[in-house]
Amino acid sequence: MKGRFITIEGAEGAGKSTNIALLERLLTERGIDHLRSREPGGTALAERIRSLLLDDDGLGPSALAELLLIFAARADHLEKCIVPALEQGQWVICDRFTDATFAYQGYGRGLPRAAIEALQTITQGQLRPDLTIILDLDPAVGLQRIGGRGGLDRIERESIDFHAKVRNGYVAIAKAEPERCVLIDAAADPAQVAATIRAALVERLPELQ
Ligand code: T5A
Repeated sequence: MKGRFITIEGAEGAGKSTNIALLERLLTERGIDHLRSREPGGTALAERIRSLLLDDDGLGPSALAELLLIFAARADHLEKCIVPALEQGQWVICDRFTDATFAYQGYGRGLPRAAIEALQTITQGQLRPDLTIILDLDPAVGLQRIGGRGGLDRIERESIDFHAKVRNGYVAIAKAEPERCVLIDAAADPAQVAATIRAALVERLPELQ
């Protein structure tokens, strides 16, 4: 692929949207053509699947159906959006990707890792992000940060124990893949978090130096 693929991950309310905006500014400053997207979502179909996954309408899917819907959305997103952009040399910045599936459906829901790995291979082949920023935050703090903006979605309403498992999952992913993942303390003040992310990006991606 000609473009770079950067993902940003972390607990609910950890600051992904806030810091993606910063990342976009950095790429714009460097004159790098880029596309911002998100998961679940990123195409018309995947956004509809996102609603099925997140609407708290009492029709929530079983854990396995949730996993399969996430990969169905991802397959559409990859084929119609991410892969064509990367092939054309655009950078893609994605708010969550498959690490979220390992963290939420694997560590959180307890679905077998082997099943997620198999779906990852079917859906992505060898495609993996070049760099993943993982924002680490106590889930109680993250949920408090987003609590003020109105109703929580179906997954945000999960128990604090579920969100703690997700957080531990992200920390385990960062430890297992230090060459791809950077774990950032998202409890620091926003300027400090932004500066740490910027330093990590510049250090790891030579095009940004
Ligand atoms: N999901 C997703 C799965 O289960 N499996 C999967 O495979 C995938 C891809 C998607 C949901 O889907 C699940 C996970 C999620 O439950 P989402 O759209 O990613 O949801 O939504 P959230 O993770 O909930 O994202 P949010 O938009 O709620 O949170 P952000 O983007 O992390 O946080 P942000 O930047 O909006 O900030 C939240 C608030 O905190 C403040 C901000 O100003 C804002 O008010 N803030 C800070 N406050 C203090 N200190 C800081 N350092 C701050 N940084 C930001």
